[in-house]
Amino acid sequence: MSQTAHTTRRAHAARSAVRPSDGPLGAVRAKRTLTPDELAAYHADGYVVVPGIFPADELEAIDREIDRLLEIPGNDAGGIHPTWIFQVARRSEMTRQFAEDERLLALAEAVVSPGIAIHSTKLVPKPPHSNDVCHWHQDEAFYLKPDDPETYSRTRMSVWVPLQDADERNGGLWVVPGSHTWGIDPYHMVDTGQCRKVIDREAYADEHAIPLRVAAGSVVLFSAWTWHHSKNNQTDRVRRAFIVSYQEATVRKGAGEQWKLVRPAH
Ligand SMILES: O=C(O)CCC(=O)C(=O)O
Repeated sequence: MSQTAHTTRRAHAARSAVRPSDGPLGAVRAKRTLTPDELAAYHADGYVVVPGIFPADELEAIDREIDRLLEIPGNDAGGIHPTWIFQVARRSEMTRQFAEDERLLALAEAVVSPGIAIHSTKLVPKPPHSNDVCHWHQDEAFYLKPDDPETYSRTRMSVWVPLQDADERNGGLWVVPGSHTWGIDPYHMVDTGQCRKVIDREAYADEHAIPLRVAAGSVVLFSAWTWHHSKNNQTDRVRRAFIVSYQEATVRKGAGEQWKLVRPAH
């Protein structure tokens, strides 16, 4: 890798990553929108890490709720997605409230407009010592149906809320800064792992990727066009992420019955 690429990666890491050593949760703030710097970083890089949004006790309560939901037959997605929960916000009152939490909407509304609708929700786990890999992909390759203009969105994005500290040891998120500006890249299907619509330029992604070190309580916002993936979990503890994908309220289709208006377009 060139010196320039190294320098760029270091700069991105310094600007956006929140180290778990910053404190278990940082200073938990009330509902707030993105600062001008965070918004600029989101638009430049296609993602931003926002620290100190959720306190530990709330995350623990959601984590226990996920344990409870997984005991109910039919909630576990199974197949190639063991212990994933699709449509997680439709499974209980607590998970519904979390996907519509004012603290998440206040962050999302800085980039999603006009209005906000939920496209989809899911719980993505990395079990302890799992070799599960979520391949390099763009959510938009899954979300946009090219033959259906009603699925076209300008501002679609996700909030990625880790329920535990996440980094490269336990299957944290990796991203390629700036990739959200490159449109939908050619991709192919693979028959191993997860997130199987894999972008063709995997080697390029690996070379330009940075790991996000995200303390529990922080929230990652990333564009539906941003290249991202996650690797295996080498640790003894599960890593879970609660993911909500939002889009402007004028896009009236999402992933099946999950579409839900949460802020009207006015
Ligand atoms: O949380 C992860 O490991 C990544 C999940 C992901 O990218 C996805 O489900 O689209």
